[in-house]
Amino acid sequence: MTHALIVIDMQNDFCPGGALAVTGGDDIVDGINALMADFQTVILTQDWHPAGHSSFASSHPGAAPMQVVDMPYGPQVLWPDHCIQGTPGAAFHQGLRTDGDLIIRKGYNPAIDSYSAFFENDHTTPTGLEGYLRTRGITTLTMVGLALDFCVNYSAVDAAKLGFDVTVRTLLSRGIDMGGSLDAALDGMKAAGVTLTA
Ligand code: VGL
Ligand code: ZN
Repeated sequence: MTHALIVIDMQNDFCPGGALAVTGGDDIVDGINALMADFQTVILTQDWHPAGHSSFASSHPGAAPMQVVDMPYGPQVLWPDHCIQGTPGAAFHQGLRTDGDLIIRKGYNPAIDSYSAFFENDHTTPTGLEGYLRTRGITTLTMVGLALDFCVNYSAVDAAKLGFDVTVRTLLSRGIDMGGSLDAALDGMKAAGVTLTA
């Protein structure tokens, strides 16, 4: 009852054929569905950007995807347009079980990206997930999904900082792995006290 599974951003745009495809992103769908059966509480997250979002390279004249720019809240990677609210790319992978207890959307603020399921990229604006978990008495979290080096990483580190007991199942997650981001994420999660298991 105190342990929840959080399934991060298992959306078409992060799967092969999508706008920001993560290699093998769809390979983990069946394993995640099977894992859901072991949890009484399942929460799914959805990256949910308005068109023209400030994290899109297309919103910055002359910029290219994967370039890093300075935003008022710090450095921000610019991405291809992805997970635009209501589009097929923002929908969950069609094979994913979506009968969880809560779907939390993030990245809807046009001016701030939100990798973490807990805070926007200013590390201050909450999504409300912490309150949901605390009021339900949930203390322990298992995380899976996409992408291991961005949204899973940021969510796991924030959860650990908030005092939750966090495990990331690395074989039920896949990374974007740009410029060493995967190794840095694994080191950062370990340093934050996140348990990494297969
Ligand atoms: C993600 C980049 C941009 C993720 C979301 O889900 O990891 N990465 N938006
Ligand atoms: Zn995004």
